[in-house]
Amino acid sequence: MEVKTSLLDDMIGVGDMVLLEPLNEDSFINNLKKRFDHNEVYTYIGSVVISINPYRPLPIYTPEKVEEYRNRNFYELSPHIFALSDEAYRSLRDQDKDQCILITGESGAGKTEASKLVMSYVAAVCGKGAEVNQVKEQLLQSNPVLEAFGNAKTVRNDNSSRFGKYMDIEFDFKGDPLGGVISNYLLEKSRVVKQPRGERNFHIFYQILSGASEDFLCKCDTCAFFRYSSLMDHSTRVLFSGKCSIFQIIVVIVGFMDHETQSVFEVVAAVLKLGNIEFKPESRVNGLDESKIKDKNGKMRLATGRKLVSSPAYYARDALAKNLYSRLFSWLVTRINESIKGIEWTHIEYFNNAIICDLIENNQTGILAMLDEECLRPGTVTDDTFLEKLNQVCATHQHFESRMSKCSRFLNDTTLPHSCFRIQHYAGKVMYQVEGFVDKNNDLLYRDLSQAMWKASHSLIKALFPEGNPAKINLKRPPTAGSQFKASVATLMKNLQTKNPNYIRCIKPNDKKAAHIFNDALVCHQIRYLGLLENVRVRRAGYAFRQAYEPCLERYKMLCKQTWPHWRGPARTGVEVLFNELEIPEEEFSFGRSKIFIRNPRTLFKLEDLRKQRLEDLATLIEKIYRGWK
Ligand code: AD9
Ligand code: MG
Repeated sequence: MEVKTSLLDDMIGVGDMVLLEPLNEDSFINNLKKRFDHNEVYTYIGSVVISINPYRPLPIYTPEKVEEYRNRNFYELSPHIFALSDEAYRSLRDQDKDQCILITGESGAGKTEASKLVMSYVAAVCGKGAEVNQVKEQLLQSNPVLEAFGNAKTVRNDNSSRFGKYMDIEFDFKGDPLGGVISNYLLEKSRVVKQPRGERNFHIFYQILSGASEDFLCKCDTCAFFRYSSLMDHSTRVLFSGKCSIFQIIVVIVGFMDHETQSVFEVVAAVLKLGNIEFKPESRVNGLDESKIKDKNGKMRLATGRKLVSSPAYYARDALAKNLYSRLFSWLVTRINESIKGIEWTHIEYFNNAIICDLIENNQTGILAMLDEECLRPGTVTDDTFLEKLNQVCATHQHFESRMSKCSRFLNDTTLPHSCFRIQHYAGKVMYQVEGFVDKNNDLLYRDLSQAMWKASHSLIKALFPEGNPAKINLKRPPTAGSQFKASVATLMKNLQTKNPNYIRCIKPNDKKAAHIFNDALVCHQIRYLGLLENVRVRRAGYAFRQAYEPCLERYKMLCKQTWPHWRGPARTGVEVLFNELEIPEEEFSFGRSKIFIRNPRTLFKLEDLRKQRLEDLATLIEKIYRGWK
């Protein structure tokens, strides 16, 4: 392949890392930096899009840009997230191939913004009409609702998503959206009751306090100080004042009635108030009779299984607040799904045997299974007994590191505290502090509390705790947080395996959330753990484009007399005949078992151009014949 470096490339860097010469870590970073300095925040590695967070609004997402990228070949224009969106959308619409877009990167790198840009692009180019527009609007507007309840300010990102999100959008044969379904994964509910220093609770708490009407605040009896969101300072008020449109969005988009919206906000207010409970005999929360949940010593009465035990009241109070909030969140997602769903969703089989997944997920010896086992074991169970167990079972695993087991290779590693274990993930090593593991996995809400919630006079609160109904008492233990997460990730993986993947790799240029700063060391770290250099090497050595023989022949058979209109032999032979007739150089393609591999995108463009030309010729011919008839 001939590589031309133009003056422009020298100035602003090359748009596709596959064309970068020489290729090494320094040149890779330097290329990204040059482009970043020239407001080029997107760069390709073949069909993968690298996105660097500019931390400032750039004028590159306008309707004019949408038009520019619409229906163009991927490599035709300068790299852009719209090019990837267009490619994915058109493959879906024209070739009927399901697509998924995988967005990775660390906190604050721009994943959420990227997902919104993809969605807004697709919304702009797909069908119009009242019904379609309503679906689009609902899909787009689910974002602010979910962000209000699921995002929070952290030290790394002012709008950090504290839950995992996967959104499926279904299109009809014309490419119009029919509806969607959102899956949410493991909301960080501990944030409801405690936030790390310098961080905040979920946005909605502040939005309610600063945006709700006086009337509502009076009704909910909200006071100025809340232990759960103590960072409600002056700056927060300014930040959120005027942003109460969340109230309207919920009503208009999610289709809530006024009283339902009121109910939702009452639950949020109830959570806030729970945090202030100090267990004086006369205090009551929203129809919740406190005498039912505390004993005479001011401790919560808690029923676990058949035993009645006592635990400090604050623990039970916090467990209740976390449960109340996370159930409200899941309920909201369900309601949003009801409003955006057109069709039933099916999930398909998958497998994943990576060694690291085995260490975590194996049903007998995996870390999650052992955590579950520890949580179920009778007797004194602590985080330390869990760690001991891990040390016995995992000590010899090549990706597990701990100092405690006798045969440990890490006995003298002082960077690894005794209360921690380390896992060598693909992206790098991560140290896990076991404190709180057992507790968080159990995530127990004691039965008395569920029952008290079920008895509440507030109908939404009652609906959020169906297991509190004494008629439906179930002595089976609820699934642990770990097993719930494992199950939901398995379902997601099954789903993704059925789709054609598109990748966006987000990179954070600095730790200051600031524009114009490009920190080489920080970027280098991310490039390493995202494996981007390897990605370029694989692309260069290998073949950029692959397609099964049947659809390939179907698409291009019109370019060859022998294959048009019907090819009677095996598809693979048909493609051989086709490529031979078109005189495509042998080094440009390779025949796989079931797929053809094409090395250079330009070969693909050539095929596409020929096809387009042929279609136009055919159209002209048909028109001539038609005129002749007339
Ligand atoms: V987290 O893992 O949820 O904590 P994300 O989702 O990767 O993280 P997010 O998309 O929220 O990061 O981006 C962080 C901030 O960077 C945004 O709030 C914007 O202020 C800023 N950002 C990100 N992408 C862009 C962009 N394309 N243009 C302008 C951007 N600003
Ligand atoms: Mg995010």
